[in-house]
Amino acid sequence: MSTIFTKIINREINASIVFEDDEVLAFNDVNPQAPVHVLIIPKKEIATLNDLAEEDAALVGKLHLVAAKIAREKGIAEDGYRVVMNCNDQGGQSVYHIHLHLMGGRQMSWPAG
Ligand code: D5M
Repeated sequence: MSTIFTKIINREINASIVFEDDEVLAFNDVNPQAPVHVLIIPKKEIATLNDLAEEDAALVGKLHLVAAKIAREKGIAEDGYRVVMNCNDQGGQSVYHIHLHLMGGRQMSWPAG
């Protein structure tokens, strides 16, 4: 089932886009939890981490490569940052189209809440 992120991919609603290619889109989180908070998503609709197939392995790897590239561009690579993907209700997932959160620009705490 499509989510609001498909509407962003299709430019049906606005987002602050920071990276795009044929497979991946990245945009600023509308409710940032850190000075840098970017969501990196595949254009392919995959609801949760549980729904990944073997054929998606390279695509998920690419999400991480894009995250690292954006971190470098935003100047947070050296100090450090966090990438996280929430899965289902107890994992804190609210949009059912997989997305990697890239957060940085402040000290992260651990364990995550
Ligand atoms: O994270 C879902 C994230 O998606 C959450 O941090 C807010 C963000 N979000 C929701 N709608 C939008 C729009 N329209 N633009 C940008 N960011 C958005 P989760 O891990 O599923 O809880």
